Amino acid sequence: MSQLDVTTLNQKFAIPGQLEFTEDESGLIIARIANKQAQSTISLQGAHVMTFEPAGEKPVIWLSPAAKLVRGKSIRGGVPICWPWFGAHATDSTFPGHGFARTVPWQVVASEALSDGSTRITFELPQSSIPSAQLPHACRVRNIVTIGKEMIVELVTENTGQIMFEIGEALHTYFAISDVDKIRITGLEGCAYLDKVGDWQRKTQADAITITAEIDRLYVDTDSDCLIVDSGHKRCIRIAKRGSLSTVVWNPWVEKAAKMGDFGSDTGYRGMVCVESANAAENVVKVAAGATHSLHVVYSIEKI
Ligand code: TA6
Repeated sequence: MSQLDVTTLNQKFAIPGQLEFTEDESGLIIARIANKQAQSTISLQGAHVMTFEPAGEKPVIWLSPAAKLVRGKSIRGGVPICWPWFGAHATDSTFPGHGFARTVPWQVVASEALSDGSTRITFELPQSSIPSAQLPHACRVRNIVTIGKEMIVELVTENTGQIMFEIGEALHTYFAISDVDKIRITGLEGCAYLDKVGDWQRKTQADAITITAEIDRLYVDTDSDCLIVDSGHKRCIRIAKRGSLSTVVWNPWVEKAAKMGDFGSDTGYRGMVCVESANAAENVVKVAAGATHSLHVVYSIEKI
């Protein structure tokens, strides 16, 4: 399945007044959604939601001001898809961190104007984009994005082969916040987590999470909603997930953000936090032959 060009994509999948495709100066193709309820941009590379802004609301998703669209490189911000593993590969350090899905071309296979006024677009990872050395299994992978008052992202993995395979995954979502010292994250109280900043020690979350330094925690065995309570923006962002038993909370803080070099200004890290709906560590997913696994997340805003 070769990559469709922007003209063909618009002929096949554009929705007048809601969805069109454009080519960025990097040569990468962007899906641009603008309906009565929200606006969003999605790179076909990685089926990577870059922006989501409900009508009359501040942006919900953070995209680094220094984010660049470069073929084969991940984009800093948005909703990167970590698949078919999360973090470093279990056995081969030459394989890309967080898997290959976010840096390879995906295809558009469907678009739909829904009756509630939202717009749905379905991306599929073509077999030609899957490096067989990194995933020697037959599968069909789709990312289904619905843009309306809420954003719904559903990552669907179908095992079309004859043997079970295991995947790690995450919707590595970056959220736009007023300031890191004006938020707290609820929903993970009492949960066990692996603390990457603390040499992966296993700990338990007592209360709501507040952030005053680098934080990089993989919470396990939790299917709870999370809320980012933002007193600065007088809103909560609700992250309501299904098919996910891990949640990652990450903010690089000043030194790591500076080292990464693509957070924009040296205070760029203050305007974002990642709350990632995942399946990682002991929560990796076994997909039986012929079975389908879905990681489904609804992102919504609540005023406070
Ligand atoms: O999800 C948190 C994390 O694993 C951090 O440890 C950091 O590596 C972050 O992802 C960003 O990774 P990236 O490969 O996108 O720079």
